[in-house]
Amino acid sequence: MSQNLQRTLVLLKPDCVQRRLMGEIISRFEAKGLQIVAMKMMRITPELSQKHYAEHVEKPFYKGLEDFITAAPVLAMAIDGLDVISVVREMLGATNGLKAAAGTIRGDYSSSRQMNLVHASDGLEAAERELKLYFSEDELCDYETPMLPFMRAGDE
Ligand code: FUP
Repeated sequence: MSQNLQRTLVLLKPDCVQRRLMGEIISRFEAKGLQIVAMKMMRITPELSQKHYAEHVEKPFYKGLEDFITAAPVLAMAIDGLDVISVVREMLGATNGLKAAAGTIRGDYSSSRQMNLVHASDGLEAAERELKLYFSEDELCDYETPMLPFMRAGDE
C-alpha cells in the first residue's frame, strides 16, 4: 500500500442535494479515479454541526451556517485515494463560489460563500476527526478494484 494513501470526509451539503447535483459531483470524484468507501444520506443535527464546525462556533457567521447545514439532508462520503485530502480540496476550489476558479466544483456550480455545495476535510488531523463524527468502522467498506494497474503505476 502506498504511503500517500489517505481517506477524507466529503459532505454534499443541503444545497447540493436540493439542487439535484449529487450525481454530477460524485461523477467527478469517480472520474478522477478516487474510491468511495462509504456513503450515507443523513440529517446533520445542531449538536453534530457544533462538533463538525468546532473552530467556527464562536464566529459571527456560525448561526447562519448551522441553520443552513441542518436545513435538509446531506450526503456524507468517505473517499480514498493517493493524496486524496489535497486532491479533493483542489477539486472543490476556493471556499467562496464567486472566487473559486472555473473548472473547480465550486467555480462551476456555486455563486455563494455559504452555499458552496461540498465540504472536504482540510488536513490529515481534520480528516481523522471528521470521519469519526460521520462513520463507524463497520460502515467503511474497503475493497480492491481490478482496474488499479491502469490507474497508476505500482510504485506510485
Ligand atoms: P472550507 O474549508 O472551504 O469549507 O471553508 P471554512 O472552513 O473557512 O468555512 C467553513 C464553512 O463556513 C464554509 F463552507 C462556508 C462557511 N462560511 C460562511 O458561511 N461565512 C464565512 O464568512 C466563512 C465561511
